[in-house]
Amino acid sequence: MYIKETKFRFASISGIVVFLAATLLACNLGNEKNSPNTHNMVMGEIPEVKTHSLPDYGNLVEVKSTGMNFILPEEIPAGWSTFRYTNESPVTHFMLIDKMPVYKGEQKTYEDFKKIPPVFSDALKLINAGKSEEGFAEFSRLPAWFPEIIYSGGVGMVSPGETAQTTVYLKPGIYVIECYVKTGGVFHPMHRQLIVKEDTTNETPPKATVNLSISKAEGIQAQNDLQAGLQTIAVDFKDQEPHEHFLGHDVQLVKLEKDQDLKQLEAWMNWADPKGLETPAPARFLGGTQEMPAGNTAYITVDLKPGTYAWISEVPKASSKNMLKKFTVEKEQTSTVSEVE
Ligand SMILES: [Cu+2]
Repeated sequence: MYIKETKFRFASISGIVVFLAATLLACNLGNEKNSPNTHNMVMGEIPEVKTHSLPDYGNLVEVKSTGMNFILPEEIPAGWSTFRYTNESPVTHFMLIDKMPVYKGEQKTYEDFKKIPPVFSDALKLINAGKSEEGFAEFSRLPAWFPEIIYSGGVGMVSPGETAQTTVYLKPGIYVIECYVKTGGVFHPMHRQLIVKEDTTNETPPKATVNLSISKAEGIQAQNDLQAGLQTIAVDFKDQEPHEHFLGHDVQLVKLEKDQDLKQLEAWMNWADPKGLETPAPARFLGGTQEMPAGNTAYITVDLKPGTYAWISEVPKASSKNMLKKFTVEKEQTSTVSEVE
């Protein structure tokens, strides 16, 4: 098993610039109308952390956020790694694993990565201040290697106080762990370097109890019913292509409340929506897997309690793409998977 690096490519940096310009203009107009009171919403309580004793596979990597940070080892061995991510902060986060590319024979580093987030935050600041043209011009600063980053999975959205686990295969290289949830109208940003060293001891993939797949063609497909208890869910990325917001698809696990507004949740999953990915999150997130190139599999390990849940992808209009699937976990019973209209 290995990370297949065939991935979609952005048509061009200029394409991104045009798209982002249009999107950010829309966001800006939306913000003026809605003016979200983000500052009060941001200051949540430090959560009580639920402890889990889930089995892990390959190399176990404990990751923690206590604020806008990632606490994890600086180096890990290559092969299968289980990322056990505990969110001890008051804000929902995820951890996306970016493999830094070799571009024109040169290995890009964490120092190179650090040039990316300021481009986005500077652009947003200018646009929010009404200087749209100057803001859009900022995106021309994105380096030519930016579209070559390989998104290699990672733990999906994790609500405050929750712990989630995802197992992925990583080849040796220079990686960056990042989260771009928004707080106060801007992407956090949160990032940390992770070095993956040569190793041959973690070559056995986890054994799945349930199989899911995701593709642009068929959306999220569950091959088995989900039952209460410990589950290791294999998520096969059958394809991977950019959606309207220029990102690929991933799979997030959400615990639904009785009165959960699915339309609101769906809108929140799209960063290009004015309120998308803004703190606080409108639902309880229990992890999942961040996006991977076609042909890869991520394994989500979770102790499922009886209740109502959904799988949802971080894309625009998830339900119309069959990427919002509601399901019920019964006590010792077979679950039912239904599509959301
Ligand atoms: Cu975050």
